[in-house]
Amino acid sequence: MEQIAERQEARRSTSPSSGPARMTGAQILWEVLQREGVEVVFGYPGGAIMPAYDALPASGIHHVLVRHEQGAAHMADGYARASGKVGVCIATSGPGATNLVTGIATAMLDSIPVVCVTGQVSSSLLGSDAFQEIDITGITLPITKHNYLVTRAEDLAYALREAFEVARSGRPGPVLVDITKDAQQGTALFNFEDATPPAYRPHPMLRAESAEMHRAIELMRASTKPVILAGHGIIHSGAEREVLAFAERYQIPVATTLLGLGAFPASHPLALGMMGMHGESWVNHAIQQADLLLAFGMRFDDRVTGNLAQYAPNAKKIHIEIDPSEINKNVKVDVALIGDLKEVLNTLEPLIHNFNYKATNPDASSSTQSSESWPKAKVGRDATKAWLREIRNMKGDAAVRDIINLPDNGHLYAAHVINDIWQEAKAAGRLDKTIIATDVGQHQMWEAQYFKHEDTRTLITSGGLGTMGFALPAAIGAKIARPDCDVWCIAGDGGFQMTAAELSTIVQENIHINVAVINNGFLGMVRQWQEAFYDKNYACSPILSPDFVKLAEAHGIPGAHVTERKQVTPTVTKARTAPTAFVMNFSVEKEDGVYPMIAPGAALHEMVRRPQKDPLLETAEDE
Ligand SMILES: Cc1cc2nc3c(=O)[nH]c(=O)nc-3n(C[C@H](O)[C@H](O)[C@H](O)COP(=O)(O)OP(=O)(O)OC[C@H]3O[C@@H](n4cnc5c(N)ncnc54)[C@H](O)[C@@H]3O)c2cc1C
Ligand SMILES: Cc1ncc(C[n+]2csc(CCOP(=O)(O)OP(=O)(O)O)c2C)c(N)n1
Ligand SMILES: [Mg+2]
Repeated sequence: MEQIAERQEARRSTSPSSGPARMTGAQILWEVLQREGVEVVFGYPGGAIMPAYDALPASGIHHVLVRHEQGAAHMADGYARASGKVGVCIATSGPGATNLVTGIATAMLDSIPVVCVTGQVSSSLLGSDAFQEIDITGITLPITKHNYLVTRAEDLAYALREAFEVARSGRPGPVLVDITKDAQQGTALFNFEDATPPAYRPHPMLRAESAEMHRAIELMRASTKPVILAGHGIIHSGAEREVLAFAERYQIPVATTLLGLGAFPASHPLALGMMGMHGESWVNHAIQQADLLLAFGMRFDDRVTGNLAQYAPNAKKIHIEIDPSEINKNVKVDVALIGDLKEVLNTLEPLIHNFNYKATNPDASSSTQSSESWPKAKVGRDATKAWLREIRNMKGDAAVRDIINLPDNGHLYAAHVINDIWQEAKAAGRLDKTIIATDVGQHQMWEAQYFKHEDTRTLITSGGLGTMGFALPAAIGAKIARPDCDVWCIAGDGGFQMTAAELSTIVQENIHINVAVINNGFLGMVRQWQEAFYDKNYACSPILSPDFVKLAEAHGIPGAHVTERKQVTPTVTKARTAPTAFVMNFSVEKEDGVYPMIAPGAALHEMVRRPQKDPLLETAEDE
């Protein structure tokens, strides 16, 4: 990446500094991208995008040639999740564009800022079913935050600049820019500044003296059993420090969504762990017993709430959320504070401070509220102490999750593998520099349970769409965004086979990531549901795989098979310290299950626990 920065610097010094210059649409494309700070794009060429590719080498932007356009979209997504910047992918018209669709939808459902550039047939051919013509703006309308069809070179700069602004502002999301071939080939006068879009403000500024703020503080003051629901919005907002300070100041325990993992340090005494369908039992019980939920940048997904009618029945709810359409969508809330989480907390904090001051000094006068409206009791009183104790009792001895202490019973569980990868990162002092990209399925849930994420942007996983095949390309994007980090791809034997072709991209780009395939011979999550709800009818869930180590070797990547628990630690160490990528095939217990589990339609507290006969313990409080 240093080389890319140097190339860009050299280019910057020779490129027109200001004033309009006549350029082709293709040149304008790369010029805008470069000035938007893009260093790398992920893509695959073809007829309708060839003018753009022709102009690419002169731009100084690095292009990663993928093996399938789905991989390009996931790499751009992984890049964005790991860096916080906008990821960019590029493809040709027709099949190139449609191959992006799953990746775009994945980014949409998790609010990831990605700009997708596609080539389109020439404007004179639009609507004629020309070769490789497909209405990609029509197809992606419901899965993009916004999209554009650009048919003239002179419209390109503005469309692209606005695409970046829309992708990264407010609630982030993917934006697609479809550019006809003649728009790439035609010329226009280009001036970057003239193409500046108006600043995008998705919501009015929240006022400090608003009734909502006042009501939120009243609810906090009245609460003795509060829980913060920490979501992905914390990471989008960059509000990790504010949330930590808030939780500590008012002594409020923090439950985390799958996509919020890492936003709050797992080892913090107030950290409860993951909530929801496969969350920890004490977390779900705490939510069900809470008298106040403070939802910070999370959208009450059905995987999080269980049966809505029975969700947190005793709790008042405060929702801090940037997207007004999320308010009262799934869970009816008592107070909605619309805005960027960091801004809202920074506005709320001095008000609470003032309230607390007034509560301690009833005679003090207020600058913003009449003295009658001030509460008599403080927020964050000693009352939460009893609540924290109660939760600690529900939790029992959490150390049993540290399964490394359990005797080896001859079985290799996925949990062992995940635990050892975590231990390896911890022992190397690199937890803050270890990024895990997971695929979708049982291994994804075990990762969430057994890898304790201490730092933000260290877990990259497809939560909303649940896209199998995501892990390997997302890990590649993450490693390119954060070359200083150890990046692990943890995938199931099913999902890995969906995008394994990107192993070749790893080699061509000389990327060092560690690939752990959790091989249970099954589409494990489907098998678990068949076991629980379909009378063990394992229809089409056993899956055959190639020898993954030989597959890696065919690409020139070393690898290892692991069948016994004692081999896990040395193999994981070998992979982390290897000079190249490394692929591990972990042959794990075939019919293991993820527990706890909430059955569809069940309430959050009605968790199915790990069966007693299993040699693996679930939690200390198993009866
Ligand atoms: C097999 C499987 C099992 C799963 N099981 C679980 C489970 O047990 N538990 C679980 O938690 N999840 C689970 N999930 C994931 C789940 O489907 C959702 O993806 C996840 O719960 C969403 O988390 P979130 O609401 O924090 O993030 P998102 O869906 O990304 O929502 C983030 C919210 O934050 C808002 N926001 C964005 N930026 C800001 C900002 N600057 N300020 C304020 N708000 C902002 C957004 O508008 C949005 O409403 C599972 C997924 C799979 C595939
Ligand atoms: C593209 C796609 N197709 C189908 C599914 C449905 N699905 C969810 S989990 C799963 C099984 C995953 O199997 P594997 O990759 O082996 O992981 P495991 O559950 O065994 O850990 C399937 C088929 C999906 N999420 N994504
Ligand atoms: Mg599997």
